[in-house]
Amino acid sequence: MKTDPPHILCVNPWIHDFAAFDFWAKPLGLLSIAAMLRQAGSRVSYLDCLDRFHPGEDRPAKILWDGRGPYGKSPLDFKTTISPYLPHGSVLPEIGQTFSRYGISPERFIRDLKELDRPDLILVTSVMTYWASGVAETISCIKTQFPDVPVVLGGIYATLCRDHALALSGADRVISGPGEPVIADIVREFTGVNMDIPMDPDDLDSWPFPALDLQNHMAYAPILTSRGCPFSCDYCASSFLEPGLRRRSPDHVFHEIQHWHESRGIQNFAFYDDALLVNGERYAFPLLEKIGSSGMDLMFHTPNALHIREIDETAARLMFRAGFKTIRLGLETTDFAGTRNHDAKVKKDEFSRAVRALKTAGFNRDQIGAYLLCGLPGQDLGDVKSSMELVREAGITPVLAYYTPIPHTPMWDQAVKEARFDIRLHPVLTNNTLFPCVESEEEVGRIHQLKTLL
Ligand code: B12
Repeated sequence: MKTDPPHILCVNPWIHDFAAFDFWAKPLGLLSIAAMLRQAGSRVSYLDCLDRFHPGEDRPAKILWDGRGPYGKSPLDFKTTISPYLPHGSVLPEIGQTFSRYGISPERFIRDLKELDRPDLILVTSVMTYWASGVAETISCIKTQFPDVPVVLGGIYATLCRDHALALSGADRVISGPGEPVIADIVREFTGVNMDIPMDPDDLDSWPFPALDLQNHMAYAPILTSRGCPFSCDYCASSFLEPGLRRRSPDHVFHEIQHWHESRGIQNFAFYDDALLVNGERYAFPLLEKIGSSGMDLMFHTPNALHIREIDETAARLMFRAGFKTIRLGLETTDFAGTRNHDAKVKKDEFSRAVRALKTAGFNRDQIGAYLLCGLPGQDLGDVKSSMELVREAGITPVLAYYTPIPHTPMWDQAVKEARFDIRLHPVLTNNTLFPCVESEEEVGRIHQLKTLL
């Protein structure tokens, strides 16, 4: 058994997509694993193909007031990019949209790889399933530089499309599910080093803060106060990705926020939680109380929707005082009585109560957006339009959330049946930009018209 600490390279791959923007998107899982490895003594390097602040890129990075901003981008030919990854004999449907690689240039990435000492192990993450070809391109670049270093792929695509990743990502090993409990075994297997990673999977307070500091620059920080979600909505993969709900203590989360603010001057924080306000009296409320009384000048965002029924006067007041600036509500539809209700069944009075509480607390129309699901199999677009009107009448802003079919969700089989093309051919065909489950091109045109009403 070797004893020298290994050198481990962590890589966040490119995005291949029809459109992409850094909406507070960071590979938090990979950076959490990186923090554990570092704490246990290994040397950790990090390459981020999505780095907006790469010192080698020519253009100065654009940063919006809230930390978000555009990625660099280079054009790709859709057919030649995806075709090598299709089952033998199958043909891609015609997609009349431009396809791009988002992030730093391949030349830049290869130069970064060349500048590194040879790692003992390379960990690659993956986020959206439909970015699969970006993962494969990243791994293929890594293999040109380090052909004999093992590459282990994990993350959301690796979990939800395991067979696809095994067959086509180019990784030597594909790990599905949370990485922290298995990382010591992976290091041992591939490097021969027995690392002591003391971690209690059930005590999130015993985990180090994610290694956000490995980034060249931080324009904002993602924050996760919990793992998992207590609900199982039929379009969502959360309960498959991480069964059960585990929470960090309010003190532990507060210290992390304080740490990034004091050590890196971070003002903008984006909560990644699936259930931030659930059981608020025990978790979110004490945290928000602490932040509100801390005197720190901070801004918070909830791009991943909040549960409407958890928003009462107390929650709204505490969020406003803590510095929440953009709030997103998981409304889905205002067809409250309808059969098609995918969340934990929001009722009309719960929606009105939440909006009233947020307005009374001081939030304005532009700060509160209600996500409405659009592009579901069999959906009547008239419902979407009337939901948009009702949301606007309630005094807040409708935000369309376009449906992405996801394997291992209850709605997947229906999506496969009703999609205009075979979405099983390649994950890119589930991309919501293509509206795969909308029955005709005319209906897609109607959605584009709805967008103009936003
Ligand atoms: C935060 C979040 C976002 C953030 C951005 C996240 C990001 N990094 O880009 C925001 C709010 C912007 C967002 C937006 C969207 N999201 Co989102 N999001 C999430 C959420 C809630 C959490 C992801 C996360 O960070 N988890 C926490 C970290 C710690 O976990 P992790 O990254 O998975 O890493 C762990 C493991 O995967 C593993 N691991 C990871 N890497 C590696 C590497 C190795 C080597 C190993 C061994 C292990 C390993 O270990 C890690 C630690 O445990 C998930 C749901 C969920 N519960 O996962 C949905 C989810 C990923 N989003 C989803 C969707 C649909 C969207 C949207 C399309 C929604 C919409 N309709 O507008 C948009 C699209 C964004 C885009 N750019 O295209 C879907 C996935 C869709 C898909 N096809 O893949 C999910 C699964 C939710 C769902 N509906 O089921 N999202």
